[in-house]
Amino acid sequence: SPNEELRTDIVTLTSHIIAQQQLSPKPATGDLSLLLSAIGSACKWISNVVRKAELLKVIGATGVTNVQAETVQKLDILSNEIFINLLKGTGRAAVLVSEENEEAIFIDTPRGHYCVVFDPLDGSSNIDCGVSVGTIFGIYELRDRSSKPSVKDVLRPGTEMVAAGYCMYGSSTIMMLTSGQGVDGFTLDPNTGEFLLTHKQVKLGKKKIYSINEGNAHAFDDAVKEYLHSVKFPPAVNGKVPAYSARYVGSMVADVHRTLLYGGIFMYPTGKLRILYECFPMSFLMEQAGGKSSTGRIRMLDVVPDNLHARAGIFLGTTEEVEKVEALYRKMDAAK
Ligand code: P6P
Repeated sequence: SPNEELRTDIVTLTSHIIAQQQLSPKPATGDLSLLLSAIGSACKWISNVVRKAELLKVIGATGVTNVQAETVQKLDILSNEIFINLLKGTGRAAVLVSEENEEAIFIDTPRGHYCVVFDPLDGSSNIDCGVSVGTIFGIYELRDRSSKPSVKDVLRPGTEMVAAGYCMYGSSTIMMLTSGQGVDGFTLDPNTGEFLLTHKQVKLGKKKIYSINEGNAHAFDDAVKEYLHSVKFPPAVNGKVPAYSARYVGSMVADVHRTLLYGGIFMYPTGKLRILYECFPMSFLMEQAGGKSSTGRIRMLDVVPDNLHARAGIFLGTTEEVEKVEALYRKMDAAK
């Protein structure tokens, strides 16, 4: 409408990345900025493909009606190829580790100085029923630019990551990103193809929510069982019972995104989630947003994975809740 103020102070992902580069503690070459921009482009492509997924089965990738659904490549394979090709194209990556590839990918010419670990389409088993899915990524700098890159450049604690984030393909396409100076969120504007800054310096909300797959309760240890009991039957405080809500999507990006914005605790105690490209990036984001992330016994980011696809139990979210779980683990271990 004519009287609607046209915003001119919009911040795009690209302009934000460049602004963050100016803040970086050591003189920045712009390589990380280029890498993050390429990740943004890859997520736009993946968003495009994911949103057409159902239609692709009918109209096919070429727009020609096809009756066999098998011509539609599996979305996670396609997402993986998009991610690898766009990152290779920057000439700034030396090592790529993908949930879809058993071995690390080493890029020799041109060789960049960064290692990117990623799950190109996490939760893809949920796509057929329309549940939000996402891309998760984390970035390390090579430990030593003069020596030949190896898996030792990525089998490192999460504390050594220089950037991490995810892109969620939900009701809208939202990227949450940190490079150590807080968490900022960008929403994809489908009209311009730009990621626009919509969530500045995100801090965890304060809602009492617990998120876990109770179908695994038979395998939970006593600390988890005791924690769950305490949130289901919370003791009254000043005569009021602080009721918790249960929320579980079953897609990590969706469950973590809700936890980041609303607060609460997300738990996967039985070691299904992968350390490098699921637990570390989400833990980096949680800490930057004022939350916490733990294995139950130690800070998740202090873990050193012993192989590329190593898994860990994880508890992340509101500091108060995560610390309750850690106290219960200490009590359980002391009683042994
Ligand atoms: P479950 C999706 O398959 C995934 O890897 C994560 O995105 C999600 O948090 C978890 O597994 C869900 O596992 O056992 O509850 O279905």
